[in-house]
Amino acid sequence: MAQSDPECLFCKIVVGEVPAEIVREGERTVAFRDINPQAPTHVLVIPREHHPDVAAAARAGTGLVDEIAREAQEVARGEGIGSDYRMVFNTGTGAGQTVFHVHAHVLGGRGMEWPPG
Ligand code: DGP
Repeated sequence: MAQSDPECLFCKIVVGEVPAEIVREGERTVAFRDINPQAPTHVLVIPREHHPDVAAAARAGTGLVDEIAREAQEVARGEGIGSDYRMVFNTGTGAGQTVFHVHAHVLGGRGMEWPPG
């Protein structure tokens, strides 16, 4: 039985209670466009089940983080940016995480600088 948090914004997107522009759906994941895009491609890949951050998803030990990474690659292919993309998991408020349902940002379609801001 998948975990869900009725108060979580991204859990609400998973069940369609909050609308989002979905670009890809998998058995365990959903990918949708970020509401505030930072690049021509800016898609969030999330698991259907609720985990607050990537560390918690990894601790679940079910291969979910691998699956998110694979879906990110498929999103990039679908967006026509091949294997040139940045995948970011902001983890913790100090690192800029604002939604506490694990999500990979998939960013691409423009040059990327390092270090990030
Ligand atoms: P982070 O700061 O890493 O927790 O990223 C959260 C992202 O979620 C941020 O880039 C904006 C995006 N976001 C917040 N609310 C919504 C929403 O209601 N719909 C969509 N599509 N994206 C959202």
